[in-house]
Amino acid sequence: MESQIIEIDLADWQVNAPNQEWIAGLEAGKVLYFPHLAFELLESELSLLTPEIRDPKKRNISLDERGHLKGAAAGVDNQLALALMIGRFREQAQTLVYSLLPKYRGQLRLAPTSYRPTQVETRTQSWRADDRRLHVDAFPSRPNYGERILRVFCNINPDGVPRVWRVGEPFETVAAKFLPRAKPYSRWQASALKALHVTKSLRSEYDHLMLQLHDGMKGDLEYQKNAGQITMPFAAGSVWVCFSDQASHSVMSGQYMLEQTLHLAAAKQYDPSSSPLAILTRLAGHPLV
Ligand code: AKG
Repeated sequence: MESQIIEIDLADWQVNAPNQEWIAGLEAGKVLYFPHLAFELLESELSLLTPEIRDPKKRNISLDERGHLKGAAAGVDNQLALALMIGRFREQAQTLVYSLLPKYRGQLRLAPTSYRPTQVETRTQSWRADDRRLHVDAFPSRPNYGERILRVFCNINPDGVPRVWRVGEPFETVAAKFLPRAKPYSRWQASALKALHVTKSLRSEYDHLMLQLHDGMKGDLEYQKNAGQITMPFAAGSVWVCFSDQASHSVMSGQYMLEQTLHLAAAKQYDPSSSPLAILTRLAGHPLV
């Protein structure tokens, strides 16, 4: 299998010369890995690196678009420090993305920024929510009609512990395997899910198929074991970027990560024909949104 990782030896969040090979690789579903791009923690922020800082009822700590912090169990001082740390990462993640991908400027919609202080190995989840299984991202309650999910991840582990992912095979290979097994789309069922507020808007055929891929992959233990994949330790003090709706991935171990999600209309990509929407539409043979 061709490598799904492109290693980029830069140590600055501002990329000076955008590189076509990196852009094409990212849009083909590869992971851009910056092993020497570190997020500098302030001395005073080291105390924020503890799992107890998260509200145990919440999965992550997040800073929303309006600057509101959610999911923290900390007192006022720590809440402020968390918001500043996560906000600084948000700025740097945007600097990286806009300098790496200048065509996306003005086209990206910022989603909340998350801080994940929990040790991956200790999380208990249902199979469907278990990100230790290879998957492409698709969300049951939030249909996105093919809008892209671009993510910047940063391992801030203070003890040098890597965040270990598995990275799977290209999207088209995944789709060719799981589309034939997908349940057919039902417009009637999509309307019912919306009426019951299970989904925030009408689930499109695209969203249905992406969920079928997500669930198909996670539910197939044989596939989890035997699919083309590599184990990828993302070092402490490193950053990686991918379209997580396209790159097959899972997280096996690690602790303390910052993550920024940005959304992009597939039509605004350098090459819209490489998007999951274009690939699934081609494979299905009819419009999906
Ligand atoms: C996801 O957010 O889709 C993941 O698979 C989790 C990645 C991680 O926590 O490292």
